Amino acid sequence: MAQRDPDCLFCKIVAGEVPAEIVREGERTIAFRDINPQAPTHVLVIPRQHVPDVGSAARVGGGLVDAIAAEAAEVAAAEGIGDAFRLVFNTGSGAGQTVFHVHAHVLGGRGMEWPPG
Ligand code: D5M
Repeated sequence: MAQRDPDCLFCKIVAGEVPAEIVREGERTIAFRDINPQAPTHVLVIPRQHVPDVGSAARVGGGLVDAIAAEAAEVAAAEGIGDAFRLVFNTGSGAGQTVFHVHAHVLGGRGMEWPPG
């Protein structure tokens, strides 16, 4: 199983080659603050393994999406927003995905509107 894409920004964060404000590190995932926060709390949860998007992560199996979601909930609790947060997987450039290493946006600390933009 390929673990890393040498051209991937988030793989470089996993490897410590690009700095990030890491808030939690686990065996399978890391969580770091988004460089362009859209809410008072805006943390990205990514797998250490390179997988381009959430559908691919589901197909990899082994509970990878579960691990990301569970870690996202832990991040939200640790950030004090466990009772009200939004979890977003932008999937595909048309939906706003710009980094093709799956990541869950954990957003909270302000009111959230629906539908999203
Ligand atoms: O989300 C990709 C997100 O990644 C976007 O919100 C900015 C964030 N980003 C990009 N580069 C960095 C670095 N170096 N550190 C932290 N956060 C970063 P998407 O859903 O693909 O649009």
